[in-house]
Amino acid sequence: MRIDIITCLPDLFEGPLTQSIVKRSMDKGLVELEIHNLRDYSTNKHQNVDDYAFGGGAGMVLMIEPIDKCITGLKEKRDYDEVIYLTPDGETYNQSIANQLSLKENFIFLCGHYKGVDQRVRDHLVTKEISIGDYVLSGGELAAMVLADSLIRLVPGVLNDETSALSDSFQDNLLAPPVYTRPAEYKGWKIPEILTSGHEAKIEAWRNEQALKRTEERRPDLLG
Ligand code: 6GU
Repeated sequence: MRIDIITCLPDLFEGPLTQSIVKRSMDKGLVELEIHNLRDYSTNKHQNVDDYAFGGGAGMVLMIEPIDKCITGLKEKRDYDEVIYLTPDGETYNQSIANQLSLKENFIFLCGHYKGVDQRVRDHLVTKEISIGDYVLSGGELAAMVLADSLIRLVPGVLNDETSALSDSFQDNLLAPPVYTRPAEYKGWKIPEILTSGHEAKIEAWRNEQALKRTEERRPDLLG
């Protein structure tokens, strides 16, 4: 999987995506991730990437020219399966979309800012628009990181058996069951006895029951 992220705030990506699972996936050569500073594609001497909205109104709009220059340059090197614009008015992201997207190879993520991007970018360059929930962020950068993390962990070979994505919450539209580790008793708080019984089938049945119970209590909407 390859993800190219276009942003006017490249520094925000220093750190978060260079840790843990994401870092390991890049070290293993399973994932390539490159951050592109939109300012590097500016066409004027002040390195501007935004301008006032035609027709007036508050807020700046990201211009089409630097975005097109950046995307066109990337497309000369490889084909892209999706150009995803991160925006609060996009399709609300969920595990089902993550699963579908994870089967694709090459992505461009475009991070919105200010009052958004020139509509012609969305009409002619973007193939998919995604929001990560019904609240407003200052820009698409955090959303791009959420998307990158959720897709990278689904790339075959990134997770080992123990961290397998198959047992994640939401993967069967069920929340994950409770988990415990040593000590078996702490301050008188005991773990469920079944977990130390050694009876695999019963433990599996207990976990399924707990997952269902938790989903019914917290997210009945997932059960349809
Ligand atoms: Cl993708 N961008 C911004 N700016 N805010 C959001 C979002 C995206 N998703 C939820 N809120």
